[in-house]
Parts: sequence; structure tokens; C-alpha cells
Amino acid sequence: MKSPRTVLLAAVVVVAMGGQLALAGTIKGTVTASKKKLLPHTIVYVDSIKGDFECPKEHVLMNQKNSVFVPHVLPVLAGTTVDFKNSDDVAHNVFTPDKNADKFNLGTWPSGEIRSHTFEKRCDKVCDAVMLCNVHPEMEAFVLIMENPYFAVANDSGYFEIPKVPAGGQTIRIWHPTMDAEAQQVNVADSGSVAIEFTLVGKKKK
Ligand SMILES: [Cu+2]
Repeated sequence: MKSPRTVLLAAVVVVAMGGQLALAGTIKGTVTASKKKLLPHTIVYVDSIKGDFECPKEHVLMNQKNSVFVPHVLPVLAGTTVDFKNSDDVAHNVFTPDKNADKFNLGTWPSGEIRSHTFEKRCDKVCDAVMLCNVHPEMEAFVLIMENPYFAVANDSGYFEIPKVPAGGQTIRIWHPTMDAEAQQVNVADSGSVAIEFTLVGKKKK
């Protein structure tokens, strides 16, 4: 038989643990590289946070302007629909030969029109897919299908900020089309922020 005091203590612990779930901090920092123009193609993400993350209802835009995909790299939470918009006076196509994105081909369409694709996660770890245009072989972009919403894209200076990361030990990784960096372990406090830095180096050939 538990004493009333034990029961009370257990209740306090449960309440405290319930509150802890909401505790979260911000991970922020800087990515550096010898070539500065590489910085805004860096995605910083928290590895392996399990959870039931709701699919975003709002679509995310990838533009085609001056025969360039904008943005060049686009991380989305699995289940997100991306609208590909042709903002040029010439026809563009969007296709991917990547099985990570079901090798889709949306066809070719004229100026001002949008065609969409919903990205579901098809791989265990990093799920990247190249986006191409079969009218313009030089056009290339990347969509990264993420399993949790804790990610950010570095800005032109390499700065990034990932808010509301659950407190505790987390592994932070980067993804970049051509570069790599060592993963970092951080301890996210119950509030406030923790700072980290990444240095990009060329990807090792496999
Ligand atoms: Cu094109």
C-alpha cells in the first residue's frame, strides 16, 4: 500500500514531467566555408527527434525565375506540398530521377502556371532529391524531405537559428549539395539558446 505522501510525490513528478515536454530552447550559430556563396545552400537540422508532426497545410513555393530554381535548396517536413511556379516567359519542366521522391515528372508548363508535388519521406536517413528541368539542363535544385520540423537554412552570412527544440541532448547535422561538416552534439537547455559552429569541407568521394 502506498502512503499518501508517496502518491502525492508521484503526482508532483508526473506534473513536472508533463511540464518538461514543453521545455525547449533555440539552437543558433554560424556556418563558415572558404567560398562564401556556398553558405546559403546549407541546411542545419536536428537528427532523430521522434514525434507525431502534423503535415503543414500551407504549400511551399519553389520558383523558376530567369531559368533558375529559387531557392536552390528547400527543406520541407514530410507531407509538405511544394508549388513549382514558372515565372519566366519560356516553358519549364520539373522532374526528378531520384527514387527518394518517386521519380516524378510534372510535365512542361507555360509562364505564370503552377504545378505541385507532395513530398513523402521514402528513406531512412537523409532524404534528398534533385529537381531538374528537361528544357534547360543547367537548372538544378534540391528538396530535402525532413522527418521533424527542427531545421533551418543558413543565410548569406552563414547564420542560422532553429527555435523550440526540445530540451536535452541533441545531434545536429548539416546537409549541403557539395559540402560536408562534422555532426555536433549539443545540450539544449530548458530555455534560452545554445550556440554552435560548423565549418564546411568538400564532400569525400565515396
Ligand atoms: Cu527550364
